[in-house]
Amino acid sequence: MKNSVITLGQFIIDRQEEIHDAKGAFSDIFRAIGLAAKIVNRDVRKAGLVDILGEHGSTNVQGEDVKKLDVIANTIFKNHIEQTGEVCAVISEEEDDVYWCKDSHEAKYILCMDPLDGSSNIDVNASIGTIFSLYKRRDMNRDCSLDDILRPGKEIVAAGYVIYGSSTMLVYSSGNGVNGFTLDDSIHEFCLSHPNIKIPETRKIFSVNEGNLHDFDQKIQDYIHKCKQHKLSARYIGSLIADFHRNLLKGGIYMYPATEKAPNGKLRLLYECIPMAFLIENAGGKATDGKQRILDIQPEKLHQRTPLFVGSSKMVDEIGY
Ligand code: AHM
Ligand code: MG
Repeated sequence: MKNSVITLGQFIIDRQEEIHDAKGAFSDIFRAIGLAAKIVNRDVRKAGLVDILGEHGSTNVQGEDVKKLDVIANTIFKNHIEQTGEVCAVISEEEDDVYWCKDSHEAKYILCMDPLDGSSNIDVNASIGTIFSLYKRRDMNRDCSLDDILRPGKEIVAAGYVIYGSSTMLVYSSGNGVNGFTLDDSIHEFCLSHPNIKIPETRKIFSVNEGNLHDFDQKIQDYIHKCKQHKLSARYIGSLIADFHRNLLKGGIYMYPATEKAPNGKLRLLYECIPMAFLIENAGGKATDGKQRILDIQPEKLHQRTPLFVGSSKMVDEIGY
């Protein structure tokens, strides 16, 4: 029927049969993510009023401490996820260690997240985002441990991001295509707006912090030179979700290679690179660290970093392994 909308909640319920053993747990987790995203969205929209509400670290007019938005986003997502009772552990960019959820012995899932990536862009009103992925516990007969968490990305069951941009979108995949939902402010619902997203194979855009060019391997420098020879468009906001989202829809490559300052790259494997790699592969693209597929890397530490090359398959192939 024309003029009818499919909400994120309805979409997940319709699809969860496809996810082995997920049943209600999946819709509970996504309901929590969707709600937390709406709350963070409201706070992000208020961020420009910081002069009125008070600087971070200061006391506002009501006499309350003003917290940084990424700390607030972390608490909002963590609390809503914990309340579902379906997640036993949360790994977050904002937490040094694993956060073990209370009363979660029966919980089957593990959530990795960057609650507010690119938060240095808040002050200049550029798009920022939340990134997340879900692992399923290996064995319910023993307590959840690091062994259930430090696993290659090919074992995740779902991943997605929320982009707080000129509109707010939630994009996710549970391994069967990538779908995008735009927040309709008038009905406070994420509505299916970008079904079955496929990244174009063609070369259009390259995204990299060229200020670091002379730090990159010769192979990467040569590739960037080639992009320019072919007159590709250079686009780099410095906010992973914003750069990734644009390239996903238009075709292109995002690169964060190793540099002198960051010999293992800057981006974090578990909650930045793996979710993006899972999404791009489900959209027909590729993601590597320059040597191997991101989803094949065995993580050794929670906050491990890796170089990242992600985007249209032919472009990522040109970087080679
Ligand atoms: P953050 O997790 O501290 O926000 O850093 C990650 C961000 C990404 O969003 C972005 O792609 C990258 O850092 C930009 O880094 P640079 O400013 O070095 O180009
Ligand atoms: Mg980050």
